Amino acid sequence: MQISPNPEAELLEARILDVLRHRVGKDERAAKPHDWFNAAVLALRDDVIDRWMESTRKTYEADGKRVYYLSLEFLIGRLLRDAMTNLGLVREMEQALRGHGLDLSALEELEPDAALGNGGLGRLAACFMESLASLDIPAYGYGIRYVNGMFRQRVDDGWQVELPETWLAHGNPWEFERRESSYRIGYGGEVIADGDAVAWRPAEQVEATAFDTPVVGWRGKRVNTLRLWSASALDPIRLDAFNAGDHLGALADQMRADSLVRVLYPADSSPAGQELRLRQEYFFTSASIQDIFRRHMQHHGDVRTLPDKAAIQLNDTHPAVAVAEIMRILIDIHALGYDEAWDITQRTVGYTNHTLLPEALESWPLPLFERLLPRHMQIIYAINSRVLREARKIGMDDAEVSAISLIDEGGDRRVRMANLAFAGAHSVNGVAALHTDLMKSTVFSSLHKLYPGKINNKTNGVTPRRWLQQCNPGLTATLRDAIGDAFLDDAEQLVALNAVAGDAILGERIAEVKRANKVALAAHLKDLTGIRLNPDALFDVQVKRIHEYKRQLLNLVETVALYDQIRSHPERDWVPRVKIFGGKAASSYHNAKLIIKLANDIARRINADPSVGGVLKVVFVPNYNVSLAERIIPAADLSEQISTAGMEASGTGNMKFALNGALTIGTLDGANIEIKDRVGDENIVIFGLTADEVAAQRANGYDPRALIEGNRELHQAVEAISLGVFSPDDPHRYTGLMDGLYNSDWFMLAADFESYAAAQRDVERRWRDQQGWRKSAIHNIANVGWFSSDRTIAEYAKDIWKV
Ligand code: 26Q
Repeated sequence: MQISPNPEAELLEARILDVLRHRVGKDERAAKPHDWFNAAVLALRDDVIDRWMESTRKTYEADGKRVYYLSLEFLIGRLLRDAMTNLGLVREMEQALRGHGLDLSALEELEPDAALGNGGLGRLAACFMESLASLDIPAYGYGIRYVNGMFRQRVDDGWQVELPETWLAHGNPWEFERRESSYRIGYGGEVIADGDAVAWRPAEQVEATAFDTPVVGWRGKRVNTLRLWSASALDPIRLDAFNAGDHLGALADQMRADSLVRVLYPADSSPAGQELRLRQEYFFTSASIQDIFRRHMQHHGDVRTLPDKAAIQLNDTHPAVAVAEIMRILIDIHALGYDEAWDITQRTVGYTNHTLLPEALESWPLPLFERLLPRHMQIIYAINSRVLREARKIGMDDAEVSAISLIDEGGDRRVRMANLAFAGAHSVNGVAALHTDLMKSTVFSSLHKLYPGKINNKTNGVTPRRWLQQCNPGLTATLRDAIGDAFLDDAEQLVALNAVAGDAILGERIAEVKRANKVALAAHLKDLTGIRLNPDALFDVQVKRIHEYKRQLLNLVETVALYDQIRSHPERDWVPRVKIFGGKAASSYHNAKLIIKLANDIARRINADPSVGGVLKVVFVPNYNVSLAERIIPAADLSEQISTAGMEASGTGNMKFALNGALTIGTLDGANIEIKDRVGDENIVIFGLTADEVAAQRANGYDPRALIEGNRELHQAVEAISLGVFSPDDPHRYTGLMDGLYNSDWFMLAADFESYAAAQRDVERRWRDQQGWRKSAIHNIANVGWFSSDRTIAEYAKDIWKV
C-alpha cells in the first residue's frame, strides 16, 4: 500500500534517527528494539519539552493561583501512548517507525508501567493530573519516586507470590532530575524555646531531591509537572568511618535515606502503622510544602498571600501532616501568630477522603509521632485545644468532643490524621454522593456539626483519553463516524449517541469492535495462562484489588453454584460465559490471598471438566495492572461492581467499563448509584441490600447461617468449597474461610446471594436478546461521559480551589 506523504511523520522520522545516533549512540543496524524505543520517546519528548516551557512561562505571566496535588500514590502506567495521543502524533509515529520495519505497538510494550500506587486512589491521582493539564490549569503533582513501586504478582500453583518490580532498571526517559530543587527534611531531636520564638533542632536530616515528569494535556494545550521526591544522605559516605574500617557504618546514612523511597506500601487499607510509613509521609509532605513556600516567596514575597496563590489538595490523609508543617513554617520561620497562621493554613488546604472503613483511617501512636516530629506534636496539641474549645462553646457533650479530638484517648493514645486534615482544611470532600452522605452521618458527624458546610461531594471521574481513546481506538473510530468528533473534547457530548442507540447498523459495528477486542484479549490470555477462551461467550469481568468488601467471594460462590446447575442440567440452553478475575492482595492480607487461591482452584476444576466444556470458563489473570486494564476493559461485556453497599467509596473501574460499552451488574454502592441514575434502570443490573438496609440488618442481629442453610444453591456451593471439592490436595483449605461466612459474614454475602444469582439470570436473559444488549451498551457509552475526570476537576477548580 502506498502511504501518502506526511511531512510531520518525515520530520519525526528524521528526529528519531538523529536521536538514535547522537543520544542513544547506536546506528540503525546495531539498534535493538530498546534503543528504538528510547529514540522514539526522546524524539517525542523534545516536543513535550517545548510546550512544557511555554506552559511554565504562561503560568508565571498569568500570576494566578496554582494547584498542588499531594499524593503518596500516582498509578500512572505507560506514558508513550498518552503523550502521542495528546500531541496528535500517533499516526505520524506509526509511519515514522514502519519504514524501519518497526511496529509501534510492539515498541510500546517495552515501556514498563510506572506503578507508583496501589489501586483506585493512585489511579485517580493520575487521571487528575491528565485532566488538570487538559483543562489548562497550572498544577503540580507531588509524590515519592519509589524505586520499587507496586509489586509484580506471580501466581504459583494458584497462590500469589510478590516480586519486586524494577521499573527504573533501564532508566526513565520521561524524568528530569532537578538537583537545584533540594530540601532538608528533619526527624527527631528537640524543640528549643528561644525567647518568644520556638526552634526545632532535628537529630537527623535527609535531603529530598526533585525528579520532574511532564504531564501532557489533551491536544497538548498545557504541560504540567509531576514532581516526585528522591532521598539522599547529606553526607553520602562518612570517609573517616570508612577509613577506620567501618565500611558499613560509613554508608549507614545513605542506606537510611534509600529506605525512605525504596518501596510503596503495598496495602490499600489497614495501614501498617509502621515508623517507616510515617517517615515517608513526612518526607514527601515537608519537601513539597517547602517547595511551595519557596516558589511563593520568590514570586510574591509575602506568606500572607499564600491562599490567593496556592491551593493544596491532600489525597486522603497520607499527606495530612501538611497541616502541621504549614503551621510550623508560618509560626517558627515567618514569625506569624497562631491565629493568623491557622487562617492561612485553612484557606489553603483541601482534604479528600476515600474511605470510611474504620481500619483504613490513619492514626499514629502518640509516642512515635512525638519522637519523630516533636514540634509538629506541639502544634497538633495547640490546634486540638482550640478546636475542642470551639466544640464546647457550641455546647457539644463529652461524646461529641471526644469524637472531634485530634487525639484518640482510648487505650494507647493516637493521633487521628483524618481529624487533623478535617480541622485544617476549608473543604473536605467525599468521592461519590452516597459516600459523602455517609461521611456526614457516620464517621465525621460531629466534625460536620462543628464545621457545617465544609463537607462537599466531588464524584470521581476517569480520563476519557486513556480510558476510551487510547485503550479502545476501534470504538473511538466507530463513535466518530456515528456522532462526529465533539466528544473528543467534551466526553459529555457522547449523549448524542442516545438518539441513534436503536440503529441496528451502529449496534452491529460496535459489537464487531467488541468482538475484535475480545479476540485480542483471548490471544493475550492464552499467552499468559494457556487457557483458551471463546470470544463469542459473555465476558464477565471482576478486576480490582482483592478485598473482602469488594466481594470477589460472592462472585466465586455464585460461579460454583452456576457450575453445579450446568452439570445437573447439561441439556439446557446455557449462555456461554467466561469469568475473568484479576487483582492483587496486600501481602499481609491472609483472606485476600486465600480468595486468589480459591479463584485459581475453581478455575482449574471447571476448566478441566468436559461436561461444562464450551459453556463456562474461569480465568485468573496474573499481575493485574494499568496496562492489563487497558486490554481487559475494552473486551468486557459485563462489569462486576458488587461491593457491600456503603463500603466502596466510589469505584472508578465501574466508570471505565461502562464507557467501553459493558453493562454493569452492581449494588447500590459508591458511584454505581450515579451511574444507574444516568444510564437508566433498564440499562444496568442492580441487586442487593441498600446501605441503609445493611446498617439495619447489622443493628438487628444478622444471622448468616440461617440464610445459607435456607438457600439450597448457596448452601451446596459453600459446602462444596468447605469440604474440599476444589482443593482435594488440601480438603480443609477453605473450611475456615467458609466458617467465616456461617459465623459472621461481615460483608453480607449470604444476604445478597439470592438477589445476585437472580440478577445473573437476568443478565443471561438480556444477553440472549443481542439487539437489546447492544442498545443497552450504547446507552451506557452515551450517558457516562459525565464521569470524565475533566468534569470532576472542573468542579474542584470552581468549588474548592477557586482557579
Ligand atoms: C495507609 C497507611 C499505611 C499503608 C497504606 C495506607 C493506604 C494506602 C492506600 C490506605 C488506603 C489506600 C488506598 C485507598 C483507595 O484506593 N481508595 C479508593 O479510592 C478510590 C478513588 O477515590 C475510590 O474509587 C475507591 O472506592 C476507594 O476504595
